[in-house]
Amino acid sequence: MREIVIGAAQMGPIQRADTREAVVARMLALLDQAKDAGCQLVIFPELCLTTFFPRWYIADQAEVDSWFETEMPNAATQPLFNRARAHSIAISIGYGELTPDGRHFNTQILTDRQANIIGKYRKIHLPGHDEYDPERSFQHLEKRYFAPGDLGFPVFRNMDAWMGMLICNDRRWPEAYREMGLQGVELIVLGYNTPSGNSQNADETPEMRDFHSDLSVQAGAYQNSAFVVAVAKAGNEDGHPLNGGSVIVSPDGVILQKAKTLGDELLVQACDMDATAFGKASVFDFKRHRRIEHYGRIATQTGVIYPDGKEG
Ligand code: CDT
Repeated sequence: MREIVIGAAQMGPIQRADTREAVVARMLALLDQAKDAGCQLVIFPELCLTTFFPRWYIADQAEVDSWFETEMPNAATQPLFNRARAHSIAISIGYGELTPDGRHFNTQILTDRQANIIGKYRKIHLPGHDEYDPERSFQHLEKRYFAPGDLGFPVFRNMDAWMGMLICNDRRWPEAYREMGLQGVELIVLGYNTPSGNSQNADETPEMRDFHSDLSVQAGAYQNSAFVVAVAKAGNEDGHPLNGGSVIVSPDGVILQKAKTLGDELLVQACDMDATAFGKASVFDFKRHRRIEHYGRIATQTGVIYPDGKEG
């Protein structure tokens, strides 16, 4: 038995005017709650220190840069690392990363229980667009503000388990899970900011968005026989609603816990990493069953090419 008590720390809205210090105070309260609940690992959402700024078109690069962190930990987040160490809780947090050589990434990190950063992931599947789009009901400018991640899909040894990270839109791509599945991943943690509506389709309901989130996460967990913990930033940010629906999913693809609110809310679940073994040795024993001689297109072609040669 390799049990890890996991906390999924869903966060309610962060307004554009909120300071990082105010946000970290909320995260400390969630960490204290997690300590009382016996958690050993707590996952916070994508871009959890700020509002979801890619919804705003910002022309001034200095203003863009103000939404990013140039080091981690830094003055604002040091209290979080200190509290995590004091509680002996490993954490995973998402933030905008500005590197010393001026590159911008949508990043998630993972610590051990002593608050040492032992893993980093930079979001690979960036949704949205890179120029102001007047046709959309709201903007989603991730392709403008971030470069695609350059670290692949690494898996890290932490707390006697193999752990990996995804970020938001990545959860909709089976290739992302499989890259980690092929490294034996047992726990995938991810944060998200999912607008409650589709900026290009007014008919798409929040319930449908929630369904698609669960569908993707449950499939990723089942098809790789891994736990998946998906954590939202939720609620109304300056008039822009985000879905909640954070989940902890078993290696069978079953939802074990699901958030009920759109606010700061902690889900707690004891997860035995040994429960990933059966699926990995049977229906998803990759070595016995995968047929890579037929998977060539997946790594060589992005868009659709029909059998008659026309491109989709
Ligand atoms: N943050 C993020 O990746 N959100 C996307 C919205 C997709 S619509 C442009 C998501 O997949 O939830």
